[in-house]
Order: sequence, then C-alpha cells, then structure tokens
Amino acid sequence: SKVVLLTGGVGGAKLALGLEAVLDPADLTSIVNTGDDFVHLGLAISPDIDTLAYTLSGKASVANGWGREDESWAFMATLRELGGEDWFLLGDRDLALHTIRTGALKRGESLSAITARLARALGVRSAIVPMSDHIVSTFVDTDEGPLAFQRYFVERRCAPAVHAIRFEGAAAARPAPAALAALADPSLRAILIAPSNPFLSVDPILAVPGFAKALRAAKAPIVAVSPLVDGKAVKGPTSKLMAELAIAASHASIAAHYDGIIDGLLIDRPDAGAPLSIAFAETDTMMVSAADKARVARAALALADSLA
Ligand code: FO1
Ligand code: CA
Repeated sequence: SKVVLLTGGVGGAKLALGLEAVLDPADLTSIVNTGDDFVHLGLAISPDIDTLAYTLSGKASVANGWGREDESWAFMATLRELGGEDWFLLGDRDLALHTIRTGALKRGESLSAITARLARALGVRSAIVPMSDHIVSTFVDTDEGPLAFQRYFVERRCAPAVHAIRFEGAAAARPAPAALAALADPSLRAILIAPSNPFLSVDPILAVPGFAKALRAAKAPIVAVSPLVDGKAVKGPTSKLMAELAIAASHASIAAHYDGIIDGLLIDRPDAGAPLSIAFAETDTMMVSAADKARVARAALALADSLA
C-alpha cells in the first residue's frame, strides 16, 4: 500500500522519517516544495529537496535541520575574506550537491531526474520528487517591499511583516510526471500533507495547476497534520505569518485553509471553543525523537484508514 506525502523542508522531513519507519520505504513518495529554490552564487539550490534527502539518509544537521551534520565551512570563510555574499550558508560538503545539480540542469536534465539520482547516491530508500520540473519562485510582499523567499527567510530572518505571498511561474508550471504518477497509483492508501508551513511550503505545491485535479481524482483519503502544537508553530514563521495575514492560530484555520482538499486533520488537541467541522484525530504531534515521528506517522495513517 503506497503513501504520498506533500511536504516542505524541516517539519515535513520529520514526518517522512516517521513514515519510512512504519512503512516499506519503497512505498513512500514525497512530493516536495520547490518554491524555496533559487540560484545563488551561480548555483541551483533546492533547500527543501536537500533537507529531505539529508534527513532520510541520516546526514542532516541535527541542530539546523537543513544542511549536513558532518560539515566544514572553509568555502564560506574564504568567500567572506574575498568580499562575497555571505548571508546564505553553504557548507563545503553541501556544495558538492549544488554543483552537480547546477551542471546537470545546464545540460538539460530535469530536476526530477537529478533529484532521484542524488537521493539514491545519498542512500535514500523512498522516492523524493520535486513538485515540478519548471521553475516556481516564492515571493513575499512585505512592508519593506517584495522579497524573494530566501532573502525574506534567511537574510531578513522573517522580520518584515508579510501582506501577500506569490508563487511566480506557478501558473505556467506543471506537476512533475512522477508526482502525478504517484497520485494516480490505484494502490494508494493515503495522501498526507506534512506539518510544514501551509502558506509558504504547501501552497506552492497546490498552486501548480494539475495538483488540485490530481488530488480530487485520487481515491485515497487526504489527511493533513496540523503544524500548530499548543496553538503555536513548532519552528519557523508560521505563527508570525498567520498573525500578519490576520488568520487565527487555530486548527480550525488550518482546516479552513485546506478546505475542499483534505478529508481529515491530525491535531495535538482540539482548539478551545469552536469544534472542528472536519474529521480529526488527536495525538501528540510534537516530533523530536524517532518514536515521536513514528507515532505521528502511524496516527496520520490510522486517520486516513478510518476515512477510506
Ligand atoms: N536556512 C537558514 O536559516 N540559513 C542558512 O544559511 C541556510 C542555508 C542553507 C543552505 C542549503 C540548504 O539546503 C538550506 C539552507 N537553509 C538555510 C534552509 C533554507 O533556507 C530553507 O528554505 C528553510 O529552512 C525553509 O524551508
Ligand atoms: Ca479525493
């Protein structure tokens, strides 16, 4: 029985790891946000793909979630000495991935094919598929003007207030063929949406025409894991962003955001006040240990199974 996960970076990678623990990894396909992708210092960087690949191969930095654990920084130190742009940290070992990807893209290879090859080389057992082989770039409109995603997230550390989010290129993009094939698989047991930022990490995937239709056509139940634990985002700018977009930080808001897409929502515990108007299940959704990740994976699959 196959499972598809729609995911962004760090939060989603934890659920992917949990799913690999409770499933045959060969049955898991992760469709990954590429709205964070950008060209930096001439290199094609795909942060969410790489976070997933490093996490699932046991190579991710434990402290950061992105980049590699076993890393050195001679390149960054030298770049700084020479007056190069140093706001985005590229480790010496991590550079190898970006260099190979950049060369392969220049030769005309698809991002899907490159990703599959690099993930296999790293030792990843499940499938990692970019949402699209076309370029889609997330931009945020802020009180300091429009910012490309990494400028907003890394350079400005999410400080500017956001009033709109755009996915440039999304309308002309198409889902990666392997993503559509995974969603159309008749043996699909569940489609899960990771507890990644709905606005910055999952919306870019949903903005690519073709995914809405493929999700509607899929027979398998669709379950999202709420990114809110104790009414707050575990990591990153989800809570701040929701406040700036005037969206209440509640599971009901998450359910409303995915209205018409999901059949169920996995939450830590019900919101105070208004009950959810969608099927839901409760578990501790905080994922720290391997046991936590497996628990959340099992609970999300159990909710999906109950809705089949
Ligand atoms: N995130 C940071 O906050 N600071 C960085 O310097 C940084 C470098 C980086 C390099 C390679 C890579 O694959 C990811 C990297 N990230 C960094 C994470 C990246 O910006 C992601 O887009 C965010 O984590 C959001 O998913
Ligand atoms: Ca459906």
